[in-house]
Amino acid sequence: MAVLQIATQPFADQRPGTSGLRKKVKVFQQPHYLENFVQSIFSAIPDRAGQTLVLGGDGRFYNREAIQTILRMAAANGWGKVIVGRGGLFSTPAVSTVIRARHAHGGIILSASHNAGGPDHDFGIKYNTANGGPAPEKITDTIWAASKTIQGYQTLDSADVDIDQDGEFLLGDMRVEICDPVAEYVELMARIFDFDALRRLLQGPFRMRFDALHAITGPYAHEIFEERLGAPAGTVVNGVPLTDFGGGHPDPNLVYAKSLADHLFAEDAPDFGAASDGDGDRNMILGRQFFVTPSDSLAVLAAHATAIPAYRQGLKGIARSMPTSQAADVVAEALGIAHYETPTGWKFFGNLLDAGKITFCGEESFGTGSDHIREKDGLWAVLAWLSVIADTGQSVADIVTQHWRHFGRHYYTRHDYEELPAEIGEQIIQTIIAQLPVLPGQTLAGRGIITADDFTYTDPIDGSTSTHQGLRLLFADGARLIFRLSGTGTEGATLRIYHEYLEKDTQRQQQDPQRALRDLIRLGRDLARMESLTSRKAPTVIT
Ligand code: G16
Repeated sequence: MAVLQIATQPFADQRPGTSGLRKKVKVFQQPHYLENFVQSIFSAIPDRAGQTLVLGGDGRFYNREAIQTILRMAAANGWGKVIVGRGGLFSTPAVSTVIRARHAHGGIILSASHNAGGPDHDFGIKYNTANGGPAPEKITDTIWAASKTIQGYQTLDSADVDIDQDGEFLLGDMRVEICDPVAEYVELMARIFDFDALRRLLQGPFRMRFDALHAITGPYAHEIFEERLGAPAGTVVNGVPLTDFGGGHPDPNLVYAKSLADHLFAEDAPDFGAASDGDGDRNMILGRQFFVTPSDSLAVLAAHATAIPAYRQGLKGIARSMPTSQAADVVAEALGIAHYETPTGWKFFGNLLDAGKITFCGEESFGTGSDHIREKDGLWAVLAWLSVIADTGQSVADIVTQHWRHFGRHYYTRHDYEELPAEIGEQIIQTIIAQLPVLPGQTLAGRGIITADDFTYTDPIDGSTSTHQGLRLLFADGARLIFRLSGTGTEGATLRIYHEYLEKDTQRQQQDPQRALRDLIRLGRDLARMESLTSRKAPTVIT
């Protein structure tokens, strides 16, 4: 089969965001657009010859076409082997699992995560390195640089291959293995958790619902909960991956997973509910009439980690992203272990995990995970919660309220203003930056401000520095108000405002967070001049 050299020209908008390149499907469908970015990835991996690549996606619209394009280009670019999930499917945690288990050189994941799918919605592509984690900034910067100067790409003159049957074949000189996307991941879960204890829980009176939102976790959840753990058929709902996620938004939060939330807040609600996102790395945890914030989820799991066989020896340390509440720090201090604060983006946990500094990490954006892989892992978080429930014999609500009584409650809420005009988003950030120098020393929202800055992170392992990672107001009582622009949207700008304070008084731990945080919420809107710069009276999404 002949290798074709195709001439092309750079696209100016191929800068990877928080997690790879995300664009409208129609942008990816332009001639050469996908190919340019894939060639830019390959150019950033000069030692790829003869190496193994893992390839799969969340099944969204354009997934299958992209798989064929990438296979041809991988063969023409000297890769030795590509492992593809059957049907072109792999969850993000499964790709991380397979990269590590098979000692692959890297992986390509096709997903726009929690963004909607279909011909008029989003597609995405991200590269993971040999540790199984998202490429660090030095690699994504190299990819971006290559995309700005690209003149041509290499592909193979070959027909589409069959990606729906397990087996191995040659494409040019490259081996292609089509494998079960579920099996290796499920085996890893069975090694981490006590499946016998979970089987006893799920076969008893305990009732749960897992909503896969018609995204990638359906087949994984069926296998784990219904086949291996014996939960009744129907425990997993919306379990068939669809190219448009059934028209929904595969984002596990109270707004986009509303039907699950309604089910868990109904009269005859089950004991436990959970959902995951498009590519399976996020999770939302619900108890009966109870929502667990992702920040609390990380803290509670850390406090109960020794209930899970793989973590019986205790945790080495815990990391959280900067906007995530400080609840996990309090647990780490109580356990006498280190805690770290990184910028938003799972890639920043990679060095800490590889160096053995941390065992658990998590983000307010519905991401929780451990050192078992190098991605956040939605189903891992669900199994971890089920393990804590099995161990304590308590309800989700009792586990969390008891945690608050012991460690204090970090009231927390994030307000998102989605799809603002890009220039307005930037104007809001500049408006706040202009106020930073005069804020320390002032008393606002009834609290003294001690620090107001633009967060810079220095990686403790490799010393690399990441600037402009979010604007922070730190108050004397430990409260925080944080502003940043999302790095994952595809339409205009999304402003995120994060609010937090610690309530140690057990008599005051049962308030509605929107009420408990109302002064900080008002201050955030005022500092951002929301009324005058936008016509928005309220956030698009509150989590
Ligand atoms: C990605 C990253 C996460 C990050 C999240 C939100 O998640 O992997 O680390 O917290 O985006 O980022 P932003 O606030 O910039 O939109 P996912 O699930 O979209 O891959």
